[in-house]
Amino acid sequence: MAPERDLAAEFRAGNVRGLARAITLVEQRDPSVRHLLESLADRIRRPYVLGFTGAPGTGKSTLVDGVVRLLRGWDLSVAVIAVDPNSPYSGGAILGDRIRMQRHALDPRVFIRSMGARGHLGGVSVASREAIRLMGAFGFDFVLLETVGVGQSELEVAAIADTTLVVLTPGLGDGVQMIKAGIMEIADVFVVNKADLPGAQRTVQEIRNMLNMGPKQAWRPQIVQTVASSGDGLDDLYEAVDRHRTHQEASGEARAQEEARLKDEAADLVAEWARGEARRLLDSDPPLARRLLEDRTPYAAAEEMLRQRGGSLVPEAARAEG
Ligand SMILES: Nc1nc2c(ncn2[C@@H]2O[C@H](COP(=O)(O)OP(=O)(O)O)[C@@H](O)[C@H]2O)c(=O)[nH]1
Ligand SMILES: [Mg+2]
Repeated sequence: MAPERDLAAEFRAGNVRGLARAITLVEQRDPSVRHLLESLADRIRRPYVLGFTGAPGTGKSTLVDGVVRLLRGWDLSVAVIAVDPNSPYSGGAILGDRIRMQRHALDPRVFIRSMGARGHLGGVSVASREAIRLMGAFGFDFVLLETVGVGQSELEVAAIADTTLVVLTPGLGDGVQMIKAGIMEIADVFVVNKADLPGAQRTVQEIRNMLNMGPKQAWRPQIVQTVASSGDGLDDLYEAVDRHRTHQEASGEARAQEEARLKDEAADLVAEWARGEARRLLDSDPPLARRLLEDRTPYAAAEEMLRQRGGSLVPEAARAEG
């Protein structure tokens, strides 16, 4: 039996080890994942994806843990992905998070996975989007996506998530810093966590002021205060998420986003395939390699390769003249 057929059977039997193995295949960019997904076509449905982003130490993992408990309380199943773009490893978890998550270890309807994606084309997005698809096919209702890293990964998470939560803490919410990080644009919900510390109300006010300065949008980002360590405010957080979800669905934005995501994925796939094909071609074609050294620029060789395998991909502005 083909291994992907085995895996599909494990999915149908609800064996999470099958899911874990399938995600490992995704991280290795194993092409058989496609066949697995095809044999699970009847089960593919998108889970609702919450992205948690914000500076280290703001309480994202603690919030994620709280939301897991909230969802489990309603008997919904939930998968967690901790995205660590700096780590080439997968399957592990940061020690503190592992301890915190241990309470869910015996619950088969909670699945926790940390994903590193350094060195992959498309970074964390390619692997986590496919992992989310597998989690949906497995039957998970929600996926909580936490970024461990900073910088680019936040934007990637926002592109993947249905609702993006930007987590801030009192004192950290100094406006200049937020605008610089480009975070205003990606937030659907602002979470002022550690609201037990002084200054929470001021941070809320600063966010509100910034929202008032920005352009008017169809969805006005909500601001909630939480104390993740005690669970205070988690109901408000979920309510804000739910309001956003309802808005996205009613306005057609959810569908537009899904389309944009799939376009991203298809384009990334073309890039990945073309890149692999190009490397094979370069390594098996000495004249092409010689030409590279003669030209000392990659354009002509790149165009030549694309001409051989689908030349219309060369962007017009970059085409050779004449
Ligand atoms: N005072 C206070 N501490 C918190 C709160 N939420 C999380 N913490 C603590 O902040 C630290 C960092 O939390 P963590 O969830 O690991 O942050 P992350 O790096 O964003 O994932 C931990 O020591 C938490 O116990 C909160 O609401 N209030
Ligand atoms: Mg964390």
